[in-house]
Amino acid sequence: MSDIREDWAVTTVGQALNPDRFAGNQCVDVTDHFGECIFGVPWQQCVGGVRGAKDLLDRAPDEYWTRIDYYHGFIPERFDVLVYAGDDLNEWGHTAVVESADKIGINVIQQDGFAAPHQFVDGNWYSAKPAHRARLAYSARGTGRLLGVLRARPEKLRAGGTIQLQSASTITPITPIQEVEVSAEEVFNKKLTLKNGAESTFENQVLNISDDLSKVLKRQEEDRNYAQAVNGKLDGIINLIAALPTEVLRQKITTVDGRETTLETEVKWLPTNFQAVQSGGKA
Ligand SMILES: [Ca+2]
Repeated sequence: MSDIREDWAVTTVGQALNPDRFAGNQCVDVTDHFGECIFGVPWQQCVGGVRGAKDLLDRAPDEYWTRIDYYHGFIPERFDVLVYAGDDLNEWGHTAVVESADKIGINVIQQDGFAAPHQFVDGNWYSAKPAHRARLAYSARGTGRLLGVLRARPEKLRAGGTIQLQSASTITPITPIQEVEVSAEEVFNKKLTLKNGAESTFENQVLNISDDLSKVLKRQEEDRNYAQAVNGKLDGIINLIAALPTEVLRQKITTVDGRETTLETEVKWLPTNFQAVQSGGKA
């Protein structure tokens, strides 16, 4: 049976690893990705979230890893996960996956959160450099000293095969929107709760509105008839007044409340067609 870790090594270099979808391509992303691929569970489960790479030795669960603290003369094995302490240049520490090692240095697959090219994501500039090979010292400026390694428990390794997608298990599949056939009857019978809390159906509401509308239209028709009747009466009055001789129109009269006026003054409020009739009559 092939070793899933070998599959990981040959498929990973050159890929931008960012399973936490945060802060670009950090060194911890490599360890998270490595854990997901070789154990087949999300990195949150097999590695765990850390503030910085230096916390990985304490954070990574014993269920998946054997922790080996560095001691003088220790040489890591292929696929050990390195954990560095960091220093005054880099407070976060460093982590990488071992390809080979000797007593001088360690060849790794890593990402470098400080490396160019950079990308602006999550409100800051972070590395966009993909996973790459590098040679690290046991202690150096920038990484600090090697604190120890995490060695995968062989019984937890997945059988070799297709590499899992980054955090595939944490991605929610998009459910396509279903087109639903709805009959007119269903729509009309659908129960509605009105603003005032009353229960109704779409059909009832349509009928109510239709009823109200027919009342309004009926009232409008009545108003129109009434207006026609009023206009008819008005025309009668206008015609009557128009037929009066001018001296009658201008004769002084006293109203019931004692005011002196003339008929001509009193009918000035009448529509202009009366005035026209009057002047026409005079001409
Ligand atoms: Ca990341």
